[in-house]
Amino acid sequence: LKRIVSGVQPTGSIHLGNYLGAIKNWIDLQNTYDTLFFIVDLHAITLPYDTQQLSRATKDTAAIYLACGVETSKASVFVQSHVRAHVELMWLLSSATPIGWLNRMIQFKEKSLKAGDENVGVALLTYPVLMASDILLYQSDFVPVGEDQKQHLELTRELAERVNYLYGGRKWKKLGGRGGAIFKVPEPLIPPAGARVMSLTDGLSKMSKSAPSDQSRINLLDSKDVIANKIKRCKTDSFPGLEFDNPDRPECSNLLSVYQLITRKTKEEVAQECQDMNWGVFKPLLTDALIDHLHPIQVRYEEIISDTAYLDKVLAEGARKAADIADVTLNNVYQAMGFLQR
Ligand code: AQP
Repeated sequence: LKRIVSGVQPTGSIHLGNYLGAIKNWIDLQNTYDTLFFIVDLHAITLPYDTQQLSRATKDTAAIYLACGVETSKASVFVQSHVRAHVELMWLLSSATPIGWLNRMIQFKEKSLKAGDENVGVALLTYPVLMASDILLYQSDFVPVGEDQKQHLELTRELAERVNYLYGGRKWKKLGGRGGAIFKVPEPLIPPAGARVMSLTDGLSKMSKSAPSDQSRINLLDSKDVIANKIKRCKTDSFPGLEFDNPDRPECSNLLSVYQLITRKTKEEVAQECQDMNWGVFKPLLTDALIDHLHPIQVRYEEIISDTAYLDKVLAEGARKAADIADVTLNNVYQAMGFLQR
């Protein structure tokens, strides 16, 4: 089976964007691929964070994965920091990463510009090396990536090729990349169209955990009333009817896409169903669809999060399975780089 790795950062409450853009797709992927889904806690500390919240958010995120339908019989679910090889490989990869590659990362430029050099930790710069380590450790074939992560995956691919070239021996290069390689060079798996969910208060920015206003997102654990209220107050427009892909109506296109993804209808079906509707008719329809879809997830989440022993067992087992794969890669890298064997 081809292998896929993916994860979400425990940086806040998981929202509809994380769900529709990532977690919901995993449920299908786990049936056809060897999958590892982890909670990316080491990445969650690259910007200032609340130490009181990190472990709770990590557990919550794990419980949400399971509540959404990730099955431990098919996928390994684990916490990134529980598999020590991630950080160890990152150090080894750092030595092979030109600093210019990292300086060019758009996300680093944007985030560091916002916060200012004195407030930005080195980890924000080296974050893509840890991401490369997350992927390469497992010899992943594919990595699901949204638009904003494409550049980081490209860096992972280049880094894999560079390490293969520097330490994988001439044989690897002569063979044109086949055989003898230390790392598999992963391919991006582009998620289904329309999977970029935008903010409820601005159809041009993506829905995000770190946006200051909670009104801008639907959290997976929002109550019925909160969902109804957020949809009632979300930004709309005063054009007649509802339509996809009108550049003057980003909010309209976004809300129709959410409705489409949540109801598993086709774009054409939704376009036809909603073309003559006004917001007063569509908003309750969307609210009900969201509540119906999220309710069973919320019920399962409550069961899982209250069974601490079960969750701990799942995460321990997941970490053990992940470490079995990761340690083989890590040891190969140490060996290829000339370290004395333990
Ligand atoms: N709005 C979105 N639409 C579709 N997919 C999204 N993802 C995030 N936001 C949307 C996908 O969720 C996965 C995990 O994301 P992450 O936790 O690594 O961080 P992120 O992409 O930076 O997500 P957030 O929620 O916006 O977090 P903050 O605010 O902390 O930066 C990824 O697969 C991502 O594509």
